[in-house]
Amino acid sequence: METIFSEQHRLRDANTEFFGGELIAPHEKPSRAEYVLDRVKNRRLGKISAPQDFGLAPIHAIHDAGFVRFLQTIWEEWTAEGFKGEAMPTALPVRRMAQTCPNFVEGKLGFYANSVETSLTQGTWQAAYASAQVALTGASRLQTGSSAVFSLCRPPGHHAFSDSYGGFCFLNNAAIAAQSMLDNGAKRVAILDVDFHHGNGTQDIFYDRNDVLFVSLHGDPMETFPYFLGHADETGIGVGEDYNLNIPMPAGTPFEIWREALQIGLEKVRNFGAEALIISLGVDTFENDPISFFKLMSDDFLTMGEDIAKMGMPTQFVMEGGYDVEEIGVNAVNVLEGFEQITG
Ligand code: Q9C
Ligand code: ZN
Repeated sequence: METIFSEQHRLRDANTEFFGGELIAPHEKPSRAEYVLDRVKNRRLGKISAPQDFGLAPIHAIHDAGFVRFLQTIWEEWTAEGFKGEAMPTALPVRRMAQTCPNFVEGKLGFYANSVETSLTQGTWQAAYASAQVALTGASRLQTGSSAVFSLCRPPGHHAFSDSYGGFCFLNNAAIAAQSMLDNGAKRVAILDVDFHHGNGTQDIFYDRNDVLFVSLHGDPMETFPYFLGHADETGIGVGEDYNLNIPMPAGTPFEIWREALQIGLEKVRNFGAEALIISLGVDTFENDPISFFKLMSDDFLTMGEDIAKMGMPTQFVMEGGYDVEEIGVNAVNVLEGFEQITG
């Protein structure tokens, strides 16, 4: 399987993540992608290619123009104010507050944030842009005859909404890839999100649509991030009704149980009849992940890949989370190797 990878991911290298009332070294750091790339090389998974540049148009097909502009300019605006730290909001528009974007930079941050652990820094936009291009290049590969591709995206994307960032995500790579497939002739695309966290951004982007099915297996949002979306009764709206499936699971869920949820999700995908399957591939379901509570073991990721391969669909794997950095390469590439054990 071919891997698409951009060195530009290193430009996302924040000093801080807001965690437990402290500013700590970020969980989402450059070494994550390096460990995955090393494992791809060591296992001889296949060739590694730089992304093509598809420009801003396919990003604007998913994201609000004001939001994109904000990501492009925020660091300059923030430093121009003389602030010493990385850019983060202090006030957020919640219940009964006006949904108007303020003029001052700190207000803009609150307007465009959906969570506040993720600081904005120099280079974040450039890395997020490159990550989206990695996803777009993978999508293009599927539409020019590849049966499987690995988009080694970093930073991740599934917590980015059309008009907000958060959860270490800025641009929704999987959503951008899905939309580009539709805009290049596909009629239906399915996104299966196996990251530990609910793919709140992806769900919201496609919630009122029936051309993209979204299925997510994740920690129960009553107990974990992103808290405010991902419940089982969220099934879609309007023509999108029944095109969204959430399977939240409790703390301690082992692979045996998780795999039953996977079968339900895959059955939903099968009945949908999509031309392509995008996997939002987070491996933070791993037992030793520092911020998650499922109990998958490294070998389970092989089985996961096998189960996905049995769908027999053109498949794009898009990298999302996974924070046990030492094992992220083994776990992510195990999914891909399991997949190839079935497809050859
Ligand atoms: N106490 C992804 O996996 N903070 N994002 C969790 C834990 C945010 C995860 C706080 C986690 C975001 C792409
Ligand atoms: Zn995650």
